[in-house]
Amino acid sequence: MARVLSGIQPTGDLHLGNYLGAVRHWAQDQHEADAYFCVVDLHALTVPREPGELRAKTAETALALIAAGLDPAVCTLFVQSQVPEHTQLSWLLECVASMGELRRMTQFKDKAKDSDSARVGLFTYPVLQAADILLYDADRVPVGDEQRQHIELCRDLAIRFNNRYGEVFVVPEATVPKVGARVMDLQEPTNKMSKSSESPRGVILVLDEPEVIERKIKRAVTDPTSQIRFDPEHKPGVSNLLQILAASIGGDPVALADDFTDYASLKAATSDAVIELLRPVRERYLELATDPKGAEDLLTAGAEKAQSVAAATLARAEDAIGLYRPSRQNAASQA
Ligand code: AQP
Repeated sequence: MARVLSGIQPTGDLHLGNYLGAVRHWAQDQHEADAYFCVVDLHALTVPREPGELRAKTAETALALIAAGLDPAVCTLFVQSQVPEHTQLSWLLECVASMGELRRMTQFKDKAKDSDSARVGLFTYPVLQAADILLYDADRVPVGDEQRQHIELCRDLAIRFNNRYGEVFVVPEATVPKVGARVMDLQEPTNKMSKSSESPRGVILVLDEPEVIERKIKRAVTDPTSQIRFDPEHKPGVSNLLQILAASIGGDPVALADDFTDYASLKAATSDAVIELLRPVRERYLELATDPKGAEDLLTAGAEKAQSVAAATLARAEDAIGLYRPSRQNAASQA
């Protein structure tokens, strides 16, 4: 059975982009693969965070994932920092990664903005992400479009390590959905919808109430010509609405454009579709939130299961790279 791994940062509230680009597919993947999903709290430390808020958002994100369909009885759901092997393997991989390849990462360039005060963790973040993936021998990594470059780096590191030290890692592939892989901000449709957006009106949260979703979509930026066609370069706002509608109902954004003659009807159809898509997630979240202890126990069990896999991979990497582990190495030579 193929192994799948992906993660999400607890840097804010789950939004429609996270859901359409990633989480919804994870809920399907768990039934078709041996699936591991984690809340990557260590990645959230690359920019300053208030400790209480980080802890709370980690728990809320896990709860939102369960509400969105991840079933801890079917997949392995855990919090990254509860499995210390992630940071241990990350160091080994940092020692095969180069400054040049990390400097080329567009997310680092966008977020660091050449500032000397950018944290070192922001620079090495993609290496920790590679460790997250390689620890679980993942064949596939289901992600949104902007993560492609990081998965490419992960592949490069795995191949380089294997070439230098022997076959230790499975080389994974990114799987990116055809529609909904880059949901854009409703107010600034040339930017991707993001948890840390400065325009909350441009971001639809998975837990937004129906009236809020309707209002945000009604006020979404379009353009002065009322022509409806899927053309992300020249009509980013309208194309984004068509993409959201298509991803929500399982259609094709180019074909859907022919169904509408004005922006008002496109917006009404999009908001109806998104409200119906997210309604069950919101209802389930409100139910789950009444018993946060339940989720805590599920995450502890998830971390234990994840660690048993992660520890075996880390041991393979440590042995291959030449770290001193006499008890393990003696046992292996006697076997
Ligand atoms: N706008 C998006 N459209 C489609 N997919 C998206 N993803 C994120 N934004 C979009 C996908 O969601 C998964 C988890 O995201 P993440 O939290 O690890 O990634 P992120 O890029 O850091 O998300 P944000 O919301 O943009 O957070 P901030 O603002 O903190 O940087 C990933 O598979 C991602 O591709």
